[in-house]
Amino acid sequence: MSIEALVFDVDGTLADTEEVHRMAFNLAFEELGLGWHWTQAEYRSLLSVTGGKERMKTYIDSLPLRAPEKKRLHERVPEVHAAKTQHYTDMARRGGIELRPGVLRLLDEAQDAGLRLAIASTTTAANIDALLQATLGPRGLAMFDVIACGDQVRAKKPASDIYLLALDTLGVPPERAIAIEDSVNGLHSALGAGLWTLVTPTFWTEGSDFSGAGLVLPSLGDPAQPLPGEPGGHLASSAWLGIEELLRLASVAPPMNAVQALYREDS
Ligand code: XBP
Ligand code: MG
Repeated sequence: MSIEALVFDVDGTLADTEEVHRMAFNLAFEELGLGWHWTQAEYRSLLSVTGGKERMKTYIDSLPLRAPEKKRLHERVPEVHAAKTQHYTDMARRGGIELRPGVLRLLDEAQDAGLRLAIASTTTAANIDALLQATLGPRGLAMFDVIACGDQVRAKKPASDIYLLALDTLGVPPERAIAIEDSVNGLHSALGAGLWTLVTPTFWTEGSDFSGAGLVLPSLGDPAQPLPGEPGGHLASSAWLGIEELLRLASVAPPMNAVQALYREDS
């Protein structure tokens, strides 16, 4: 089956954004007088929960508070998340975030090869808009035929809802699409939807169990930022992942149905 589309995750995949998200959370907590501060170690653990609102609710539930106080804080989560999103988009628009190595190159190579591009992300449309505008300029949003994100689905990653929404909106079956992710939650979401998945972990997700991934690389790499040990480790033709090699690797993949069944049970 020939591949028609690449479906990109955003946070950790298009760009290493989680430090800016963490700073935005802490700025909102300070602005609203909550007395909370998430350290990098704490945030890395909290990232096991996808969705900023869901992440804050999980944090609140971990605090030594009585139920009425937890309920009151839960009710403030939308307000806190709106403040956090404002801080995040402000920092993104000020140029605080760069695309990861090879992302722009692969996006362009995919478009030149006639593939369609889509996004399947847990974060908000506002955050995606700010990131794409700041890193790709006005053409950023136009590059993606579909942007499936945030609260468009009830069940967030690792549930497969967001990838199923992206595929349905694209009108592309899973066997004709490739997912590119950074986390276990994202990998399971994509696998459960039946997509062959490339994983490029970051500091926030490295060392996780990426079983089921079609390929795991430190990043996509670039001529200016070649991957150590490549070609010859995972890659055959160059020290960065080009679209031709990505399509070749996905095309020789084992049938997804067995893998998909496994991960569908998980989600
Ligand atoms: C990663 C997430 C998001 C971000 C924070 O999304 O789980 O929750 O950490 O963004 P992705 P919000 O699927 O792109 O990796 O606060 O907007 O949720
Ligand atoms: Mg991610």
